[in-house]
Amino acid sequence: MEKTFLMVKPDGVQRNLIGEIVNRFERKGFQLVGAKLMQISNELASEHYGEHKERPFFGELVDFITSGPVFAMVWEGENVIKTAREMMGKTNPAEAAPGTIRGDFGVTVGKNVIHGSDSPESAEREINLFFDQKELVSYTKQDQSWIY
Ligand code: DAT
Ligand code: MG
Repeated sequence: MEKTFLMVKPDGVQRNLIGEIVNRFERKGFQLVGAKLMQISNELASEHYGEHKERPFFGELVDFITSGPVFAMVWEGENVIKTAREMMGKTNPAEAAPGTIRGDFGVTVGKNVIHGSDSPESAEREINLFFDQKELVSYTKQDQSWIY
């Protein structure tokens, strides 16, 4: 089954949105297979956001993502990578539709509450960057036969 990496950013943790965000993906029908509250180092932040290192906002981005704890998660489900991105909404909360996480809880692009992998390649890279294989749990949930 497809997996993606999702992370409640420091603003989402500080604003008590962990439960709200987990709840949305649970209610959708996706399955949580790994999660941890953690403090990101500068090194991990630079690697995670490596694709943006030449962008003018890179320093700000690394400072922000290391400014407090994040809630890192791995979720599983059919088309979870693309669907989770749709549930998150556009990068800039000002353009994100109401009903999406960023549309409902964010105001500025710098503090947009949640990260989610944008492709199968980035999902694999990011899951391996944040989690050891042994931190991921494989299990069958009883509701799955009512979803699939
Ligand atoms: P996404 O998080 O939707 O995948 P991205 O990968 O393009 O977006 O950018 C990563 C993060 O960088 C994004 O969540 C917020 C920040 N960011 C993007 N564009 C920005 C900009 N123009 N100014 C400030 N921060 C920006
Ligand atoms: Mg991105």
